[in-house]
Amino acid sequence: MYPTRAGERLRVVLGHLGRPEAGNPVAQPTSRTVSLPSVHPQQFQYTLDNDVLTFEQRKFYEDNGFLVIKNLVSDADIQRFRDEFEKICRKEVKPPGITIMRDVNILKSEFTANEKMISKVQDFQEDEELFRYCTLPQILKYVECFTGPNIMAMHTMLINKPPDTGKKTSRHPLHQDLHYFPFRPSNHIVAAWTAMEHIDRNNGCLVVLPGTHKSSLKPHGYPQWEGGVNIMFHGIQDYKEDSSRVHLIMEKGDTVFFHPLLIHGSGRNRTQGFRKAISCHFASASCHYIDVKGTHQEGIEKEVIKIAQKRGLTADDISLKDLWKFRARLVKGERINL
Ligand SMILES: O=C(O)CCC(=O)C(=O)O
Repeated sequence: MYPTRAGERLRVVLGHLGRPEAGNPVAQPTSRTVSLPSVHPQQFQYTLDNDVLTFEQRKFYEDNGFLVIKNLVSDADIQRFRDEFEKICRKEVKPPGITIMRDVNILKSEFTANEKMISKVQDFQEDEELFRYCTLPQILKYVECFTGPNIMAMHTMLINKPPDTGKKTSRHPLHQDLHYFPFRPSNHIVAAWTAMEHIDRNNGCLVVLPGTHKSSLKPHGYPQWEGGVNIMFHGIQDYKEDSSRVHLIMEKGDTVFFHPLLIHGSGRNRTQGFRKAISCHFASASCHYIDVKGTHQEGIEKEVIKIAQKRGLTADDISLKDLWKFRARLVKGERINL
């Protein structure tokens, strides 16, 4: 299902001849004739020229909009993220700017400072321990293939998908992450999402619709679910029900990189465990903010500002862009526009 190292083998075969990459014609040998596998120079649109991805991995992302890299984050790092998450849940640390979310079916009255009550922490850019995830060299090495060398961490999350109560609210509806972002171009934005344990359909793995990163941004809204929907869990209103889906079964430390237009979501957690994943959306520092007024994103701007005001924001002339600018943090190179 995922790219193999065949592209790597190809590169070894062609090692002295130059890399068989986009627009790089393969140099011809001068002293002897070798038969080359047929490699056609190709225009790549979603990945940058780089020495990290094999030809096959690059092609896979171009075609599908996602790429899984096995075993990228160590057990030791994942344990550190778990420990910090638990401290945040127990209110032993209170990073500025962090957003703590509960499942819609956990009533306010039940709330105690306990990791079982928290479904997600978001915006952990000021928590140095969790933010280490966004600076791990092995993550940034791949991110750079999509963003280029100047990299901003834009959006951070640790998702603690709770056991479903029977109301199916642990599902995350199918959506495109770009719906939430007032910056472009989309091809220079990428998500990294790392499994913090074995994740499969039983505990609610990610599900992706391959190739949908080639489509446009679709209108989103709250799905009409009987059991309720979590705040900000917008879903796509119209998509082809018969589109092919891939369920990403991942082991602890495996990381999927995906395009912000890729339609994805996650299923119900049918286990009694809390399914954990840590994630960051990165963007090229050369991306620029857009004004979302008059677009499909106008509604999300209003909702996000309303939430920020409820949490104490007093400025009245604020835009979605201002809120993003505030949380964006440079992780590599130079801060340019974002
Ligand atoms: O981790 C999950 O369950 C889905 C996360 C996701 O797609 C999101 O928060 O945008």
